[in-house]
Amino acid sequence: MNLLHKRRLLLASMAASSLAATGLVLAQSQERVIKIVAKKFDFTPGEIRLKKNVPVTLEFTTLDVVMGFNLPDFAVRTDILPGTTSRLRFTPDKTGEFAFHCDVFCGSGHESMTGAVFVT
Ligand SMILES: [Cu+2]
Repeated sequence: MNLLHKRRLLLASMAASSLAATGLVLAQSQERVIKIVAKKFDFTPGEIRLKKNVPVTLEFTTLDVVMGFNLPDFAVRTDILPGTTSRLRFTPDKTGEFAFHCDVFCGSGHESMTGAVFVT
């Protein structure tokens, strides 16, 4: 193998690895992740805007006690436990405004722990 051939091989492998890295970045940027923080008696953000037929991952943490997130119109729910991150991945298949709420009793005020998903 002469020097020129070795150099071509090296360039080819560098090009391949940079293409792979680009593919990884594209795959990650297509996955939309929305972080939602729960605390008594509030979700932040309380309004979540999504696109129909675009998959989304909701990532939940809680600042205090055990909470729940329930979005019944899309049949998705999760517990949210202190010190952990809960994830819900789904694809909205209809447009409109859909209410979500905490479904784990977290104290007096729990009933006002609501928000809305807007799908366009
Ligand atoms: Cu609650």
